[in-house]
Amino acid sequence: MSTISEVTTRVAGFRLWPGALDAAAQANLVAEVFARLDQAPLYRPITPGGRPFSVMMSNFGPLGWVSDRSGYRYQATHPETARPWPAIPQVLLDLWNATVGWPAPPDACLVNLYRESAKMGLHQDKDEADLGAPVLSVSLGDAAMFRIGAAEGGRTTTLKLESGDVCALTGSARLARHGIDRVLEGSSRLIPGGGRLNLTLRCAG
Ligand SMILES: O=C(O)CCC(=O)C(=O)O
Repeated sequence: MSTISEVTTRVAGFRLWPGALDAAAQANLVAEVFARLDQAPLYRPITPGGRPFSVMMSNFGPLGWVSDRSGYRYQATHPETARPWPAIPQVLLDLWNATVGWPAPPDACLVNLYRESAKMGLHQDKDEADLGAPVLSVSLGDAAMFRIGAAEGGRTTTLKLESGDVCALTGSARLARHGIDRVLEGSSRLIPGGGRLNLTLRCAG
């Protein structure tokens, strides 16, 4: 049977758990994330073409996703400090088990911080070694308009992701096109300094 999120988006394999994290869990997770960001500071990557991302990024876990003039890839160290990324918070590993239930744990957690007019264009996640493993995404702070469409092309659907929502690209949605059109600035006070935090868990290596 199809889930509501599969019906509304017409993307089979797209799963959404609205309000998966309650207010206390969100606040605890934000505190854990910001403590780790002291060790692995947010930075602004550039595209292979040299354009700065509007989103600030960091990573947790053995591998981190990076973008620079050489292209997109995963690497074990922060591009600016050359230090290993901090560990993925246990609560995210527990969430992975409770939602997608994939037998292997994720080895990469991309941290995206959207402030002011930051957004993310429509794209596919294709840099991982195992494209069969799901991608799990956690939204914290300001609400955002998330766009998603099937991998093959065609129409896309926009839905609002609120703080505490968790969604996943599984099965035939693994290569779905997706992005963030807009963040509803000031809709939450959860993130120190404002904005939206997205944590994306993947099996990269
Ligand atoms: O911020 C989001 O919800 C999406 C992030 C994303 O698509 C990505 O990091 O590839």
